[in-house]
Amino acid sequence: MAGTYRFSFGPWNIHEGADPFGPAVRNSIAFGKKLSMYRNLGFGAVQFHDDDAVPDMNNLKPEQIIKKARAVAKLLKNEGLKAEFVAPRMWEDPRTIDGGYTSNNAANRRYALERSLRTIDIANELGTKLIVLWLAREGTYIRESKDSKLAVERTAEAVNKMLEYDGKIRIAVEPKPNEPMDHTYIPTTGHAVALSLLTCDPDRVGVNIESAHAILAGLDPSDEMGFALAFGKLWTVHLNDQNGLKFDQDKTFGSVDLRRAFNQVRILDKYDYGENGEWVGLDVKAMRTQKAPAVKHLTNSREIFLRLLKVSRSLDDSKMDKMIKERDYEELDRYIIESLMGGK
Ligand code: XLS
Ligand code: MG
Repeated sequence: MAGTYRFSFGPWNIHEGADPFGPAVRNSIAFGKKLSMYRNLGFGAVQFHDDDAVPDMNNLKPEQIIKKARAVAKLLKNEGLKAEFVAPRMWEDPRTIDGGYTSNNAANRRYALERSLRTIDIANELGTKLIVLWLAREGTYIRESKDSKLAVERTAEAVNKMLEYDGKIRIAVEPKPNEPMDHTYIPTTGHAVALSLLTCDPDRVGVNIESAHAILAGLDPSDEMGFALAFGKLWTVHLNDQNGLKFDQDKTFGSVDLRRAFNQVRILDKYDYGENGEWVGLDVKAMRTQKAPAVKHLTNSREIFLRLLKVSRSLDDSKMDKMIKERDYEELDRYIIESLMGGK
């Protein structure tokens, strides 16, 4: 329970502030410039979407993609950074309009798989074996448009093809219950773990738990983490916060519900998260009102994590055990709140 933590985020977390109702409000920061900011902000690894690493990859041949990814690997090395994972961005191309692996159109399903294999090529060049699958459009707007049994089978089949393509990669499924879809097929950690059991190599399929996604499913993120830990499947996290059931807000970690954040830190620390090389990933969005360069949401999230870690480690376990033994949960409740307020 005394590990140190290493932090990561994706370049999309430094963004221009556009939302569905208004345009960008900050100038773009070039990818190379973003990379040069990581270390100063306290981060050691980059999370990638495939086209963060190789823009315009749909118009490139596999060999060209590999060559471009190799150049990015050099940039990372120069900055002293690691690549944590690569995730296929499968929600923007017209061929993924009805989902990728679960699309009703066979040619579009083939595209989704092809794209996923190219993601694996990129990951190999960047020196990571972790692939994240946020199954953004694998769901429905209306129930009758797809067959939910077939959709899950097709998802497992696509995962199998990826596992077969590269015998070393590991796939972390990132569940989310809705948005952009009305409902998705893999909404929670339990679904993701169950999906792994349908694949040809369950040991190589785990999860990426995003706090806000769990909250949107009406669940507690720390319990979701505990569930994944019980299966040895918590391979990365996307820490952030969320104010109720609305669009995915990606708020600064701990900024809405400090206690909920504390419990995430606590369970990660209790079970030595990071011991097997896992990174503490953030998926946070700067407020649209923020001036450029908007990075405080990243440094604040990291600092809040570390402060909560201190609180968690300062708790008197024997005191807590006694309260639990006596079933005095009111006192336990007060002790936690008091500690979060800085003690007496
Ligand atoms: C969106 C997701 C996405 C994944 C990676 O909500 O957080 O960015 O983490 O594909
Ligand atoms: Mg995420």
